[in-house]
Amino acid sequence: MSVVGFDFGNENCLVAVARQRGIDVVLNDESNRETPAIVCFGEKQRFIGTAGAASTMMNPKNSISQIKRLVGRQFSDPELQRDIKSLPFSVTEGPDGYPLIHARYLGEMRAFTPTQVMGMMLSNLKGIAEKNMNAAVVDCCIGIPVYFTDLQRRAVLDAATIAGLHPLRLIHETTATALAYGIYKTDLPENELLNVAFIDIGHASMQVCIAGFKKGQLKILSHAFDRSLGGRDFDEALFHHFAAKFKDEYKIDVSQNAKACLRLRAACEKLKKVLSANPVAPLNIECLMDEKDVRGVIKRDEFEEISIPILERVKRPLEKALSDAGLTVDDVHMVEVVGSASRVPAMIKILTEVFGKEPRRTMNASECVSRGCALQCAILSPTFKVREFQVHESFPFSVSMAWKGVASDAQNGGTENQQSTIVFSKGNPIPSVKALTFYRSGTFSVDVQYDWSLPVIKRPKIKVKVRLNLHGIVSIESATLLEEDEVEVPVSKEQSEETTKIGAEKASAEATTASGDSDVNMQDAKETSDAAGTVNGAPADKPVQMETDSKAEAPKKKVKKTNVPLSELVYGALQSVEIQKAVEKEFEMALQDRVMEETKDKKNAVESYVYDMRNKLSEKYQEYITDSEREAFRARLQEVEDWLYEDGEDETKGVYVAKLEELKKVGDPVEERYKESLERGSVIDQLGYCI
Ligand code: ATP
Ligand code: K
Ligand code: MG
Repeated sequence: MSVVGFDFGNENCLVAVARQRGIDVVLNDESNRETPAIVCFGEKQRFIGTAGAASTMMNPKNSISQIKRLVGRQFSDPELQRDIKSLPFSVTEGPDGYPLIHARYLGEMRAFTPTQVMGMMLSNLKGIAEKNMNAAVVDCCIGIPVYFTDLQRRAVLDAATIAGLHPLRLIHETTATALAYGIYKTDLPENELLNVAFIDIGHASMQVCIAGFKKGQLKILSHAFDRSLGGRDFDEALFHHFAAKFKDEYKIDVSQNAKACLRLRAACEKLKKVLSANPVAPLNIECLMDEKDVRGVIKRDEFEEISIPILERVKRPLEKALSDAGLTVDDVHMVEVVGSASRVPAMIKILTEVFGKEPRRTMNASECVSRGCALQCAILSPTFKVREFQVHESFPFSVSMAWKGVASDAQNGGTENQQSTIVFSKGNPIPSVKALTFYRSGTFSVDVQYDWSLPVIKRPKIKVKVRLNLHGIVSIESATLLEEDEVEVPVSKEQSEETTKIGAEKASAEATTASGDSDVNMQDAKETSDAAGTVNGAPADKPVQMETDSKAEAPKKKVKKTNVPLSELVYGALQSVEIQKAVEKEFEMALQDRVMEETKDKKNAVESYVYDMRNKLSEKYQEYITDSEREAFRARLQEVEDWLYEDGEDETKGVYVAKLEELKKVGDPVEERYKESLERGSVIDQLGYCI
């Protein structure tokens, strides 16, 4: 069992693993802790992560970034529309209303879903973990922004499946940070709560969470966020500033040139970082456009001036977090700031202003999310023993359920009216289960964020269990038909599939003879509701009862419980066949990447053999080969070198392997003779030493 945490960022991803001695953030192939979230499609293979970032400038149209912004969103989503405006690659609306990413791969244009691309990136991160652990990685925890919708959460799970990962939990990034903060603290109070505000300012968004700590536990008191306020907004402000300036001074319009845009954006990001540590920073780009070199300079004051519209938005989520937690700034004992965009000094000024105290940076600002994810994974994993520490999470949204109510004269063609109730109110713990009872006959559907329907049944009482699972995903767990006065003993909840089927058949058979039966009307429902009482303030005049899980389990006598099959339809989520197809496709692409990497390695091996042998022939191997053989071998090496740059530039792996073998056939005997002479020499040396 692997214990791994992934921080999948808009810009940077981190991988942390749990080892016996603690949590380590591991290095990628390029020896970096941060791996850029970029998938670049090439003519022969994909380049992912650091390799992808390196290819971006050469191949901007096929380098996919900002993947986290694209998953699980409808194409028409105004935020998505705004985001894709500044992307150098093509995003269009797919037939299902969700975005498709277009890139040239293996010589032709291909379309990929954002979930698929996220899967590619996750597969790369999984590889980083596997290389470090020297073992297969499947179980993991993945960090997600607190504002992710049900569909976005499902998309992350699907992407994980595509990558061959099994997330034990999707954990809110700020909660992961709070966990990484609290679990090591040995001085937490026994009784009252130590309140800490965590502020994460990432590349594209800002998240705030207030957590109350005491010995052995943390409780999330509130979550707040701005989905579109992050480091990239500063880049954008600088970009517009300089684009306008250059239009004036150099008469160039970068917006007309994709590459110039990309280069100016990249330069602005660098400039922003320089300004975090310096009062003034220069910007120089050679040959930006129309063969013109551009120069500029900006002071931090000026930068802050043009950033006012961004900075003005920082206060809102801070105030929201405080009011949702029911706290004043005086109740917040500590403010911790994380996320790399928090390095902008103006940000810290605002945080200080709002909280009346200087925010602290006791956590590793870029690593804490991945560390928290690995810790959560270790807590959930049976193979690790972790110090007892409870995480009481709170769901940031309220989830309501809507259905068509039926008026009393329904069978006479009465009108249906829309009704709804809140199943999980904002701040509800995760995970959690609620049971609702409907008084219905006939097929009916209930909308959560999706539709599902129940088959036709005669007896009108149905208990529906709604689950808010550990990932923060809402689903209908079960629907049970309650038939009174039919059997003495209740049928157990865990029925086999067959039983469920029989129940369904019986239900529909009964329904055909029950056409005269009418739906329970509002008044009837009200009575029952009153009798059962209400939970969470659900109004009693709704034809639905809500119970907590424990109440729902209480067995009733003479009630036959039959599981009712449900069909769940999640709009916009991948169907299992589609996921299976994506898994196969990913396998194919990964194989292609691997073959290409190996081909490159084999080609390099031929090249370095040529150089190495040539040197040795004129040095240490000189005496172990005849003059004529040496000249012939040299000529052959030269031929192979020329071939590598011409006809042999782009060959298959097998061809390079054969070429190396051919050269070694000549070279190995020479090397052999040389080694033998060395051994003989060393015997003599040793003897000489002994004497
Ligand atoms: P998100 O949390 O939105 O998914 P992420 O986790 O990838 O994104 P981070 O790695 O925390 O984001 O932060 C990246 C942002 O921080 C980028 O916009 C980057 O330009 C910015 N950044 C990094 N270093 C500095 C610095 N020294 N000064 C200012 N900004 C910086
Ligand atoms: K990150
Ligand atoms: Mg982040």
